[in-house]
Amino acid sequence: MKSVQKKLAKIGEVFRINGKLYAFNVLANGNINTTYSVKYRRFDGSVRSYIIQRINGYVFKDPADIMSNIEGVTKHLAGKVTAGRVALKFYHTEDGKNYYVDEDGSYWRIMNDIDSVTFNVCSDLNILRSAGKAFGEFQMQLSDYDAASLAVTIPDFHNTKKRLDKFFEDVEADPCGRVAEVMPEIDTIRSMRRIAVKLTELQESGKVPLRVTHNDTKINNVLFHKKTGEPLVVIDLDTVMPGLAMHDFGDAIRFAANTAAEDEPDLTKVSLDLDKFRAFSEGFISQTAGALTEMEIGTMALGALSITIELASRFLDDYITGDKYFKTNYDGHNLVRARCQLKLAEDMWDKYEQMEQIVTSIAHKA
Ligand code: GN1
Ligand code: MG
Repeated sequence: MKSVQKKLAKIGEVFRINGKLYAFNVLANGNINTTYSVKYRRFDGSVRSYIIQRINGYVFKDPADIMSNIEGVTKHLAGKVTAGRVALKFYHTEDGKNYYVDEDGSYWRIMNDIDSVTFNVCSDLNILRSAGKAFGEFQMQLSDYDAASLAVTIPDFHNTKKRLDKFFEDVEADPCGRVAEVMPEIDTIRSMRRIAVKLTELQESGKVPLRVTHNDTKINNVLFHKKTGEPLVVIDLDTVMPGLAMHDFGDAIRFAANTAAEDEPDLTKVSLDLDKFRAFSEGFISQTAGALTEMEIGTMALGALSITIELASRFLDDYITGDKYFKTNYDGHNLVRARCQLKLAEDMWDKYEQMEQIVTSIAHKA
C-alpha cells in the first residue's frame, strides 16, 4: 500500500501537481485500466483530488496514440462546453506530454477529479434520459472533428464479424481446455451469428456512415451532478474512433437498459427493460435525430442486439483463452458475464420489433 502511494506521488510530481499526496483509493468501475482517486493537500492548506490512471498496455498496444487522440478531442470539446457542463482536463508533464512512461514501460496520466455521481445500475428514467442526451450531445459535438486525424486505438473494435471469426477460431484451438464446458453458449452465439454481423455488413457496403463515436458508452462513463442529476461530462475517451452511431446507442442500451448488472449470475433477473430503453432513446435521439439517416434510425435496435452478442463473444472468448483481457473478480467471471449478455440478447430478440417501433416513433416526433 505504501509503495503504491509512493508510486502515485512520483507520478504526481512528474505532472507537477501542487502539494502533497496524502490519500488514495482504487476505483473499481473499469474493466481495463487501473484507476486511482488521489487526494492532495496543497501548500496553502487546501485539499484537491485528481484521477490517476495506468493505461492497460495489454489492451492498448500504443498508448501514446490514445493520448494524442485525447489531446485533440478534449481540446475540441473544451471549446464547446455549455452552461452546466464541465470539461475534462488532462495534466501535462514539463515537456508538454499528457502522459508519462515509467521505468517499467507503463503509461500514466492524470486528470481533474470532477465532483459528481455515476451509476452502474440505474432505474431512474430521468437519469437514463439524461445519459442518452449526454452521449447524443457528445456525438454531435464531435461531428465536425476530423476523423482522419484520429489514430485507431484498437483496430476493428466493433467489427462484429471479425470478433466472431476470432471467437470461433479460439473455440477451435481451445487453448485452456474450457470449450467442452461452454458448448451451449457457443451454440447460442453460432445461432445468432447472422443477425449479429448484419450491421458490419451494412457498414462494409457503405449503407451506414462512419462517424466519430465514443465506442464505450456504458452509463458509468457519464458523470452526473450530485444534486440536479444533470449530466456534466462524458469520460473514458480511450476508444474515440470512427465508428457507428448505432454502436454508441446500442452499447449504452446493453448496459443501462438491462434489468440487472452486466455480470448478474442469476439469469432470471436479466432482461431488457423497455421503459429504460425508451428513456435512453428519447435523450439520445433528441440530440442526434437531425443528423441521423433513416437507415441509422432503422438500425438502432440492431445496434443494441449486435453489440450485446459481440460482448457475449468477447467475454466468452476471454474465458476460453485464459482471462487475459478483462479484469475479473473471481474464477469464471467472464463466463458469468457472457451468459448474462446472451440472456439479454435473447430477450432483445424477443422485443426486437418493439425496440424498432420505439426508436422510430421518437425520431419521427423529434
Ligand atoms: C471495457 O474498461 P471499461 O469498463 O471502460 C471494454 C468495453 C466493454 C466493457 C464491458 C477498451 O470497458 O469495450 O464494453 O469493458 N473496453 C475496452 O464492461 O475493451
Ligand atoms: Mg472504457
